[in-house]
Amino acid sequence: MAALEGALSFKPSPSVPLYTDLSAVYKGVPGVEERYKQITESFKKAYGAAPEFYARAPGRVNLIGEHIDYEGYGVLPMAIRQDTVVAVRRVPGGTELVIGNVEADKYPTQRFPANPDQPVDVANHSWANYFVSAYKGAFELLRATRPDDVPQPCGLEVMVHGQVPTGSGLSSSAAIVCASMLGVLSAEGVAPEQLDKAAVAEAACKAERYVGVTSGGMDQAISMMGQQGVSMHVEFNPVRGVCVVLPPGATFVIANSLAVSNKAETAPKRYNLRVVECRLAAVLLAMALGMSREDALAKVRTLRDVEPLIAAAHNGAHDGATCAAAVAEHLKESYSLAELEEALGGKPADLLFAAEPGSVRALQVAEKDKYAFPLRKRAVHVYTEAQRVLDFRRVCEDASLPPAERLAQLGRLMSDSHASCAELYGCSCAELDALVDIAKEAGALGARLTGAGWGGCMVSLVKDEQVDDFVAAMSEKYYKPRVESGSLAASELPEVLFATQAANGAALLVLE
Ligand code: NG1
Ligand code: MG
Repeated sequence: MAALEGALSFKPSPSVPLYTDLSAVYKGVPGVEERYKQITESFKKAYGAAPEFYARAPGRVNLIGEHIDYEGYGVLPMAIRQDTVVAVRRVPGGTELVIGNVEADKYPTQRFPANPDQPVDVANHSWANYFVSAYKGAFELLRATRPDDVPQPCGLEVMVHGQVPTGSGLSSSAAIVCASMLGVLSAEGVAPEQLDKAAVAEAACKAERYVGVTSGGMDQAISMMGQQGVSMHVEFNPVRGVCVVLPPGATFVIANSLAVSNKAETAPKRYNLRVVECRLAAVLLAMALGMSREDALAKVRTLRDVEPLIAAAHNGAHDGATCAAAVAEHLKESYSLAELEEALGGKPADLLFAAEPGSVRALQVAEKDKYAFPLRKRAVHVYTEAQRVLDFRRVCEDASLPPAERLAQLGRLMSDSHASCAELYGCSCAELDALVDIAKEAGALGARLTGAGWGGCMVSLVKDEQVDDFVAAMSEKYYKPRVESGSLAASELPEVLFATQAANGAALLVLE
């Protein structure tokens, strides 16, 4: 799929901004001063002094491009206003990391040694594992970028406050990992202008895998590089972003299905399994297209890696439809583990995933469940979804079309994406499908799940003048019955159903 270079696009600023004024980073967001006061008070109460600085990183909503970042394909998210703040004080000579949370009842304080080489206890998943992962990742970045000048770890006192709903597909995990990593790097003496956003994003992506999910890099990239008012076409290897301006006249509305999807805990049967399936599909497809078994096993990591072979077999064509046709021609609908072993000439766990405990675990669970790997559907989703991302950006940048027509096309791409996620990738759920149907009935131009799926949020594109009616209709049809049955408090409605604008990415703050 060809790269795009458009007129209405621009690159994000390269280094992390340092603010001394809250209103500069949170333009127009209400209640920010109060919130920071509360974080500061919690900090003082826990540690007897004020924090030295704050690092913050937002969640995100992905507009299109689901489950393709780990296959090497670009995605199109935007940062949202909800973020995680990490308040930090250094303890020179200290040997501990003390990680507190403003919501101490829900997230109790945890202590770890100030040792970047400590393991992360994946078996006992805890909220503070995300901080430890970021801590390790921060030192890995320092060791890689300034090997002669790696600082001696100091003790840290930390207070976290997160606003991104967890398990909802809005990337609360990337928000805490990115904010924590910035906090650690800054505490270890790295100046904001030396913090390259893309490099931190890349390091944060690797670091987040310590919690046991074999994730792609979208969330960390947009959390670091997001910019107010624009979405971003994020590409990988290396991580880079181009800001994409959406046509005027419509708003994205987020709605939480209220089905919680805890990705770290469900990874072996869901997220990590999908990553495994894509790798298997890529290797088998490469072999079917003439690559030797040895080369395919050693060199093919993603479906994107197979594109040149598809192009060679199709007179140079490698658009989404051509790639999908190649998949349909060469891959079976599904494979048992025994068939995979036969086709690969050995056990997949040994041949392809020996260095990836998360993938090996997924294969073990699949074996126990006698799972049939539906590789054809998975690969068709990836190739067609990658094409939809490029189409989405192209529509945004096509000034020859009137905005209303562009918005209608964007909506259709979003709805097609949802259908593909649900039918081919199997990452939707009954609640999300119901919400998408309700959204379309309520007048959305398009609607789709966002993030990993299996629960969490969906995003709709709605004409500006219809937003109020749309929110009222969604509330009536999906949320009112839940309020009546007592499963949702009426006061929580604004947190589960809200219109959103693209907000700023990560930043450091030094306040009075
Ligand atoms: P969420 O929904 O934030 O957990 C996950 C992955 C992304 C991407 C999407 C699916 C992490 C941190 N994020 O997002 O990299 O693969 O699913 O498109 O695992
Ligand atoms: Mg996440």
